[in-house]
Amino acid sequence: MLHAEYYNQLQKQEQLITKQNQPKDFYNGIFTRWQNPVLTRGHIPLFWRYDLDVKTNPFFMERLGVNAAFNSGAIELNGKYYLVARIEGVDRKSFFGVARSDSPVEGFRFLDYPVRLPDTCPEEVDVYDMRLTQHEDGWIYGVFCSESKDSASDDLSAAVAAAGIVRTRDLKTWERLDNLVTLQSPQQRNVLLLPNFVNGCYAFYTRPMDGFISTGSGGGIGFGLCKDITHAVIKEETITSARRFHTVTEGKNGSGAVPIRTEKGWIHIAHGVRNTAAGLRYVIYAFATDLNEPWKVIAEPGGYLIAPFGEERIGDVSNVVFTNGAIVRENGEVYIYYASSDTRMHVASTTIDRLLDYVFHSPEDALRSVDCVSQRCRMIDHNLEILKREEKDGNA
Ligand code: M1P
Repeated sequence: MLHAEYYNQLQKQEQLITKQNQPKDFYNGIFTRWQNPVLTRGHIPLFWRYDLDVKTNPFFMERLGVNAAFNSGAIELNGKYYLVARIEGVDRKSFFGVARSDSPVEGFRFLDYPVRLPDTCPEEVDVYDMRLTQHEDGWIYGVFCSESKDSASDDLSAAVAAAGIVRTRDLKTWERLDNLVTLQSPQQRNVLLLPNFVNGCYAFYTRPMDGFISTGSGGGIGFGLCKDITHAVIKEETITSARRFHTVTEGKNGSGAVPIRTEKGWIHIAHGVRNTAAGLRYVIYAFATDLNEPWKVIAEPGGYLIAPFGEERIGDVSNVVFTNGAIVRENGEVYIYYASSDTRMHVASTTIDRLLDYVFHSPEDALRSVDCVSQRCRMIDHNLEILKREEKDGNA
């Protein structure tokens, strides 16, 4: 017989996991927000957190607590939807857990065990934020942040971030490859692999950084090629979406979901950061790169696509939305999985057609207030003409 509280907690968890999701009352024509988070710490199996043995855990006490489930890679495989979440224990260490559902917007359940990464990197202390790429070479790659202590610094919190690489075919067995080496950049976070070869090479989006928190001289999202994925070395990084003064990317930016291939170009859903009196504010923005030269930005709407909204604004690291996964269905539906405030996972849905329209037809950032006003006045002029005409035709 198990502890009575186990059945109580299990029932609550079932209610949480099976709760039907509905679109939120939020409109911008670009995407739909969904009401319920798709993953929270409440979704973590009880048997990952509690010792179920009444002899050794008579009070049914959480022995290995979980603080949050957020920043998830995403993939559709054999008709199922998978999120590979960053799960953060109460001990601050993150690890990966694979959650599966028949639906892209609800019902995600974790598989029985967290991901057991091969321990090939003795200095690695923490791992997080996996991007999943279904590559044309047949493998599913996971690229994630591998964090170690910076032993060259006297500062106890100084860390070094590198890009770890694993590959799998079933999301159950993972082969660890060498960490990515970028000769121009001492640190890397937010690295992802493009699904297609470029000039016969594996193509990575990188995020050159001088330090662990600040990107320093890193000018934005980088791009680089390597021949051998098992010992990946990028000799040269080219900046794609650049950081700019007084825009959503001023502080830093980084790749998000694996870019979506469309007939007009690769659509990127990334994150941009700016500093405020209340701390860093993370938003999600979008841009497109050329299909054949995917380092060349060909469209970049001004401002953000998704910003922290309502209760999303509050959490462990408040005022943050962050994505590292999206799923595109054959029918053109797109599900963008994003975390809020480093605490839980949400979903926003849209379509390829809407994303293309947004990315290619929304105005660029005009970069100066006076030019932003002109940009807006041009639209107002046009709109007022339309409204006048409609009024004249008796339609207004
Ligand atoms: O806390 C917000 C995010 O901070 C980091 O992102 P970046 O490298 O762009 O600063 C990441 O650690 C991410 O996990 C986290 O959500």
